[in-house]
Amino acid sequence: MAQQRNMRPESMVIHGGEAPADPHGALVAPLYQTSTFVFPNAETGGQRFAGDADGYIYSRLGNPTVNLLEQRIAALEGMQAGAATATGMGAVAAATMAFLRAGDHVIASDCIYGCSFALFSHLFERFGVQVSFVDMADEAALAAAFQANTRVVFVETPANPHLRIIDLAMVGALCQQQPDVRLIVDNTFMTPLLQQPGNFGADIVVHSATKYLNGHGDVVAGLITGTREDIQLIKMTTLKDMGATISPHDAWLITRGLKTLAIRMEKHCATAAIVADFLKAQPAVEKVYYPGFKDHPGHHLIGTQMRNAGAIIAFELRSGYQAGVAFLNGLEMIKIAVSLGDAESLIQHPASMTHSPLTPEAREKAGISDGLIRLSVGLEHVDDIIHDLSQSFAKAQQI
Ligand code: 7XF
Repeated sequence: MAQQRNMRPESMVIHGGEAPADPHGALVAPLYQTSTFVFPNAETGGQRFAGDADGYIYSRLGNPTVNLLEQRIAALEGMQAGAATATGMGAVAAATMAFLRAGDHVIASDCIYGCSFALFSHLFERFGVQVSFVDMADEAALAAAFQANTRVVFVETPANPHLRIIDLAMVGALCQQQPDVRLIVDNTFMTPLLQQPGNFGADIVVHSATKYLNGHGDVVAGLITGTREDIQLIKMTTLKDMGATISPHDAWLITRGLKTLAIRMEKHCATAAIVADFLKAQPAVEKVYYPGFKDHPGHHLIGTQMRNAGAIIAFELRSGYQAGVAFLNGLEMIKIAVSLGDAESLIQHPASMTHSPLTPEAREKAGISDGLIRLSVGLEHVDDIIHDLSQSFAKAQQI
């Protein structure tokens, strides 16, 4: 493992973590598609349950295929340990709820993925947890939001859907002044190859592995990384007892997808930079949100917090929602679909799709207009992506 810590991320996506020993010497770590594990005798079974003997028990509690993925993501994030979950929301819920009880307070960024917002604003309230949604670009507002009972600070950066960037070092420093607060960062849009929130004070990093980490649009899953103690706590409470653990087959697919993460991210990002320039030059486009632009408010953090601007672009059309509908419907190669980070370029309308769980007021506060469109730039040739966007702009103009 010490040797692995020195590996470059491009190698770690392939070799990170310890693959389970295989008697046949298979190159690819085997898929342990099993619900349960046979104990050599009754005493060992009891000892494993008591934590007095190593060894697997049951796949909700641990599985070698899952364990390899957990080690690999932990190595990539530079964290001590990892936990894999059935969905990204499973990761967000298990990671936050492990540290909360009735009477506690959460500070969340006011622009986060719709279902994270729904979990915090609707469900937490029912269990007596109070949540303040704060514009975390505003340091004074964040500093003022802390209460004696604040236990979790939750940040998504770049934010879904319009790439608002939050200064993690600033948030991390404020959290460190508070006793007993966990800073939890959703790193889905960047992946550990472009941003490692642990370097800026994040205690826990969560992912929707459905996106870039798997990268092939065929799995829904999540990942959590943190200290050994915190991950053990999550595994033994919110994961074990609420049960959003990943299937071994999905873990195996993500471990396969991860091997190409470095080259995929490079390509995604390079294509996105060209597509962002193209969109900016379109007369029909009012505004483009892309951190790679020098006038983006988070641009100065590229090179320190982030290694690249990423490959999600949001934009507003001058003529609003109706023009947006015509533009989306006119696309031929780019698919109208939620999710992101796949080989296919995907386009969607946040106000009616990913961020529909937010109230109109919450969307307005978060800066998500009805005319906003989000594009996940895929791995197709840039000429084909631009050709498709161009022909749809031309068609939409005629309406
Ligand atoms: O449970 P999921 O694997 O879908 O992950 C939830 C999730 C958590 N964090 C972020 C930053 C996310 O973007 C997501 C899922 N977002 C998809 C999207 O924005 O397209 C969900 C489609 S409704």
